[in-house]
Amino acid sequence: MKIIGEKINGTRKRVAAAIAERDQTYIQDLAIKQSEAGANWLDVNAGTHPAQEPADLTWLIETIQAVVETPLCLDSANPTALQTVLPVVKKTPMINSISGEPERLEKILPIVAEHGCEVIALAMDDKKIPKTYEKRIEIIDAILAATRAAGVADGKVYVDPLVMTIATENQSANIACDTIRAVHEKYPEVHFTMGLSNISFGLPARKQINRAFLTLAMQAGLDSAIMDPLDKELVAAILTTELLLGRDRHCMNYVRASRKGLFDPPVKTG
Ligand code: THG
Repeated sequence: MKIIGEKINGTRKRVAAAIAERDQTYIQDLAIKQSEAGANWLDVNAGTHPAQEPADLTWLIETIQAVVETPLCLDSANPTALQTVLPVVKKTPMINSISGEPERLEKILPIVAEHGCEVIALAMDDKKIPKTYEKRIEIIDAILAATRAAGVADGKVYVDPLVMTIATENQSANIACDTIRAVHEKYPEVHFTMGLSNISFGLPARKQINRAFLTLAMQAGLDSAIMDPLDKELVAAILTTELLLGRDRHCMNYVRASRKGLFDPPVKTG
């Protein structure tokens, strides 16, 4: 299971303030903590100000690269912003994301192919996010035809079934898992990822929901997630689920994590 650290996201209030104030220390602390916790990529999202996005994203990237070597996952739907920042990115980044929208495919796919990037493909087009998994598969078919035509190998593509909150869409987790199963069946080389915490927006005790959903989605074939690597119990759930799914030969990762104290309860004070 590959972890994409979610924390450097300008839609989070504290991060938006750090971007506005050019507070390097706050961003660098998030980068270091997530990398030390085992993040394989750091998602970098500059927030929702299109005019400022290229400048803000450039600042974020340079700030992060000054302290960690972890590859970045550039979280932007804006081809211009992506083109602007690529020259400052040191390690080949993951691009988050393309979708069935023709403009995004036309403008972002050449960048992905040229730089050999991994790329997240959202199961949506320019109309809307489809409710049924059948419609999502149709869109994924069209996107994979386009990535293959551009010379991008299926193994570089991470399909994102698009997770809606279970608070307003009762079948959200089921639709995501069904989409993963169906795409995996049809395209065995393709990887999967999702914005895990999306599932719990608007509900109490979110970590509880995130953890259980991760386990279900891994059973369906999820092999990566945009998630909080600092949630120790979530990381413990990954290791335990991998063990149970037969993805941990000789139980080595599980035993090693146990020796390192990952499963120990926190020390109670007072
Ligand atoms: N798919 C893709 N990219 C994405 C998303 C997706 N990028 C953005 C988002 N969705 C994934 N990132 C986040 C980041 C933070 C949160 C949710 C999704 C979030 N954080 C809470 C907070 O900031 O307070 C804490 C969550 C918690 O308690 O664990 O909600 O779907 N391709």
